[in-house]
Amino acid sequence: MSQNHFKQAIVRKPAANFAAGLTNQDASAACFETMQRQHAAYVAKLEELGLTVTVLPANPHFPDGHFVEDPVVFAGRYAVLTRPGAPSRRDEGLSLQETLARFADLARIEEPGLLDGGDVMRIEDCFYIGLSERTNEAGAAQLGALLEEEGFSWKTVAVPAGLHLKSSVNYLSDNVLLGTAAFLALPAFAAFEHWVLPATETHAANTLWINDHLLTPAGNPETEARLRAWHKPVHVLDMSEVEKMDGGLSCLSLRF
Ligand code: CIR
Repeated sequence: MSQNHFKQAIVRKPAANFAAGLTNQDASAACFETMQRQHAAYVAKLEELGLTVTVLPANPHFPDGHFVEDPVVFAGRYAVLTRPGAPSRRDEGLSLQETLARFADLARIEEPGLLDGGDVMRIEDCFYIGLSERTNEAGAAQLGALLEEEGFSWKTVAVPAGLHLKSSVNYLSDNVLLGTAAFLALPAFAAFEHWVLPATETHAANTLWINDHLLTPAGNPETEARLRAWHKPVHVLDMSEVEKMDGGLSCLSLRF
């Protein structure tokens, strides 16, 4: 097995009350119309890249519910409902079950396990699981058991700062990891080539590999130039309203 080639994506439209979601930023100026436009552009980009996108309706019961990456992790034949670390997000997976069952066997992280998909970074056949405010050892071990059953390996990584592992580091393929200096210094990542982000461009850590294309958030000129000088097509998307809610490109979809 190697880096996943994605055929499908699942997304959920943002709800009008999306700014009531969890965030460590100032969300007072978050604009729903802009958020809707950015989300639609994201979906259009996934479709342009050849993915079949299942678009679920907004669900105001979960203001963070469009961050579909967190309540589910795809692991071989399983779609694992993750038991997200934030109580307000714990039941988001239930609203996805019916859709997921069309594509995969359902599995579940059980109490006392906690896990957010934003903490799970797949690199080829190894899954790196961040231990963070949202993901604990029990959650990682339960996911690990399912991954082993499916022939994958896994490792835990203590997340030194920020919300999720993938808020600060992501795999770009070809052995390259893009991330902040603190994350790239972690011993678990010693074997990779490190592309350290400028301190002013940390949002670019959430650059997303899709079938050998790179999606990167707007507003990070040095990183964008470096990516463009590489040998893959680069697509820049404005994520301003998503970033106000502590999210990024990867959080907005499940890709498989
Ligand atoms: C939260 O705090 O849970 C949401 N406002 C943001 C989740 C972002 N998800 C991700 O990075 N995978």
